[in-house]
Amino acid sequence: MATDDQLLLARTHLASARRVTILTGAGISADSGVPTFRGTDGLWRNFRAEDLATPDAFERDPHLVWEWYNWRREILATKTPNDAHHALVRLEERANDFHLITQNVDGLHRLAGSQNISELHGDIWKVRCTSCRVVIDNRDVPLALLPHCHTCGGLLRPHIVWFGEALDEQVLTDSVRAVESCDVMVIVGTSGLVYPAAMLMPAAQAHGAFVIEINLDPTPYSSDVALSLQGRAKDIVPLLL
Ligand code: BJW
Ligand code: ZN
Repeated sequence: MATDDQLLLARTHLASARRVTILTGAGISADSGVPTFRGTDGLWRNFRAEDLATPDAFERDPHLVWEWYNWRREILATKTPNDAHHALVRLEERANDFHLITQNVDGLHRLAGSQNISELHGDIWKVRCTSCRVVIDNRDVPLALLPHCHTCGGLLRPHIVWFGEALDEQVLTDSVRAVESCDVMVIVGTSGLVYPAAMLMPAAQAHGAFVIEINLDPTPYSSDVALSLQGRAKDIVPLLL
């Protein structure tokens, strides 16, 4: 658990920072009851990632992939932001310059009220046409299988970045700029295993940022960051205010 001294140090750095950049992962939504990807209760546990979250998997068996996403949309539709999501909204309100980068596709940061967000891996509440590429909001739960585009009749897919796919260039550029220009970076609930998100922490550090990590367990970052705060996101993030 984070000590009072550690929390004081974190608050002091945040209070004097001109620019604050946050990177979140599945751990922040775990406190809302959303399963994480890895670990004992991870989403991958009963499925092989390469069976579901790749373009090849979708080509091979779009029905199976859509079933998995439908299942996740059903879970997410019942979830709401927790104290950590809300605390980040308050942090943004009082910061001079604030950028929230999330790997999560669940939309909970937006629901909480965060404004300046880069969604690195897309949005589960959007679908994209594999033919005409149109992207549309879709909150249907369940979604008809297989869903087709109203414009051109093409097969729709989740608007999500799968393994082996490039991230949106603008979103990645904005994120790199945000980490390279911040005074303080706070990383919440990510295993730090997936690239290119995993290179954002070293990029911030290389540009002189004070990096704070909040995680239930140690990660590859823990020994390198300036401050590693161990605990649940919903307990620790509000204490940064
Ligand atoms: C708590 C908590 C609580 C729990 N409080 N904490 C370089 C080296 C090696 C490999 C690569 C590389 N560059 C690229 C790759 C390949 C690949 C990759 O990184 N593979 C690794 C697995 C090795 N990357 C890619 O393929 C990326 N694309 C790419 O690089 O393209 C290049 C290209 C360029 C040009 C043309 C074409 C291609 C794309 C990556 C997309 C990742 N997408 C996923 C799945 C999306 C599907 C979906 O959501 O439906 O995104 S993977 C999955 O992992 C998901 C997550 O956003 C992402 C990160 O996971 P996260 O958030 O860290 O979750 P967990 O579960 O891993 O960790 C949770 C953490 O929370 C844990 O630490 C817990 O302890 C903690 N925790 N409860 C606080 N209450
Ligand atoms: Zn279309």
